[in-house]
Amino acid sequence: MNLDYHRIKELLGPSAKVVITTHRSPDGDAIGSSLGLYHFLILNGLEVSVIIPDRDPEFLHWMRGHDLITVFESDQEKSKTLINDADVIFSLDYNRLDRIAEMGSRVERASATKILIDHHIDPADYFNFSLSDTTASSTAELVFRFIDSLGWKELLNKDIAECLYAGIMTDTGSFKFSSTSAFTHRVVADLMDVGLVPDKVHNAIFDNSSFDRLQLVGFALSNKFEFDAERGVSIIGISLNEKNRFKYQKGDTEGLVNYGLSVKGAKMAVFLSEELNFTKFSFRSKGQIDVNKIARGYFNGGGHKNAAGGRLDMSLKESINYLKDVIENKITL
Ligand SMILES: [Mn+2]
Repeated sequence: MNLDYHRIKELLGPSAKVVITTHRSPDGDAIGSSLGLYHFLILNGLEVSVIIPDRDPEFLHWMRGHDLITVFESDQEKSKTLINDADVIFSLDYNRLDRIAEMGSRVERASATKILIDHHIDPADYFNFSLSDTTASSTAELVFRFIDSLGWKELLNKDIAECLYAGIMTDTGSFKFSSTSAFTHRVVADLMDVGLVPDKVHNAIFDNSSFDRLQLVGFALSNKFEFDAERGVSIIGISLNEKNRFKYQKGDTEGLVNYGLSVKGAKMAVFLSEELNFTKFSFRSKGQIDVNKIARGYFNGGGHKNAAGGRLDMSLKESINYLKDVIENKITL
C-alpha cells in the first residue's frame, strides 16, 4: 500500500515507539537516511531507536546520534526487545528482509506497522506502507520527501540536514550519477537553508582515509586491476591476505569500483573482495548495461540498474574465473 500520510501522522503520535532499520553492511545512505529520520522523529517526542544488522565503516561515525545506534549482531537481546515493543518499524534503503540477515525474522514476526522507504528495484509486498521510488537518487532524498509530504518541512534542522546530505552525496557519487535530478539539487538547497555546510560533510566522509587504506588502493590499482579494452570491462579483485597485509578496516575499499569505471572506454566495472568463506561483488555500469540483472542472474545479488552487489561462496580466484566465464559466454555487453 502506498503511503497514507494522514494515517502515518496518526501512527507517529506522541507516545509511539519507533524502530528504524537499515541493511547489512550499512553505507552512507543507509546510515544517513536512518539518522536523518531519527533526528526528525525525536522532534515529535517519539521514542526512536536505530538498529543496524552489523557495524558500519568508521567514516560514518561522525554523524550526530551515531553513538545511539544499536548493532543487532553485538546487542541481540536489546535489539529483540526494541523490535518486539515497537509500534512502527521503518525499513530504510532495503526492500527485502533477507537484506537485514538474522534481524529479518524478528522484524517479520513483530506486531508493529511496517513502513518502507527505499529506492531499490522490486520491493517485497510485505510492508504495510511503502514509499518506494527507483528513480530517486537515494533513500535520504526519499526521507526528505516523506517529511515534506507530512507537511512538516519547517521542522528540518541542521542535524537532519547533515545526515540526509551524507546519504544523498554518497549514493550519487557526489552528484555525478545519472540518478541525480533537479529535485536532488533542490533538496540540497533546502538542506543548506537550515544550516548544512556541504564541504564539512564531504571532508568528514572523504578526507578521512588512513595511510594503510591509501596504500591498499594504490596496490589494488597497480597490481590487481585488469581492463578488457575490447569489452570495456574492468575487474579489480582483492584477496583476504592482501586486505590483512594493509590492515583492512571496513569501508577501506569503498569507491574502488568507481576507478574501474573511470577508465576511458569502460562500460562495466566489477570489484571483488574476498572474505573468509565467500567473495563479495560490486558492480557498476554506464548507460543501458543492467548490472542489477547480471547480479541477480549469476551472483545472488541485485540493486540498481547501474550499481549492484552480489556474493558467491567461492574463493577470489574461483570467483574471477566464474565472472570471466559469465562475461565471455553468458551475457552481451
Ligand atoms: Mn541507497
